[in-house]
Amino acid sequence: MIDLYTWTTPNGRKVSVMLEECGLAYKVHEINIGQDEQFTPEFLAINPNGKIPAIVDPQGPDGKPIAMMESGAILVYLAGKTGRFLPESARGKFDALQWLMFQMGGVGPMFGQAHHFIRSAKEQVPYGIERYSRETRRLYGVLDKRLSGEPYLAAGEYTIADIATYPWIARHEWHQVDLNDFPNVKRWFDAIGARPAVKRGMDVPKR
Ligand SMILES: N[C@@H](CCC(=O)N[C@@H](CS)C(=O)NCC(=O)O)C(=O)O
Repeated sequence: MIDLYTWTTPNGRKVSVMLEECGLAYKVHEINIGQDEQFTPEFLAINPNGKIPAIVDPQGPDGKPIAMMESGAILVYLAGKTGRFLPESARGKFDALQWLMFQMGGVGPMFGQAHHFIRSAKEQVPYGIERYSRETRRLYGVLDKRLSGEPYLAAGEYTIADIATYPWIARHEWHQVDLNDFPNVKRWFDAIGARPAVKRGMDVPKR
């Protein structure tokens, strides 16, 4: 049984979706980041960076327990453990990894900053709103172009790149993007959202 430390956010839900897709048994530990539970000594011993998600797999690669932080690394780990959602061919694997990195280095941090300036900043900072909203729309444009000729983000198949990206697109209302402006993203989003494992994973932790 894998221990999943998570909260109601896109980065957390990447991992619950992956666990559901892989059919792995897991136990949810809620880390309420609104109440600073990510900074307890117990949690910092699992993720020294003090952020969700994290997992502890009692059956690591060498048979010993392993703790993992960083959602992208956790997805690669679970793909390696199960042989699912990361293509075997070198070309397919590197394609999936580059779109995973695009999510980790672009979509997640930039959408996150847009959410901060649009929804949470203690003062209205037009420069911040404009900067991150513009970059968010630019990234949607990149995704839309990619998905104009492809069913999924990488390798012609559903991979961890899609699993990493979907929960961030699910927050499109937070960053004030109308999916109708990006029809290929919308088609992809609707197809992935219809997957039963995605529905279950997006409901973790239950709220
Ligand atoms: N790059 C990290 C980012 C993790 C992250 O930013 N987690 C947020 C929630 S989505 C968090 O724990 N925030 C609490 C904090 O920053 O104190 C990952 O992908 O796992």
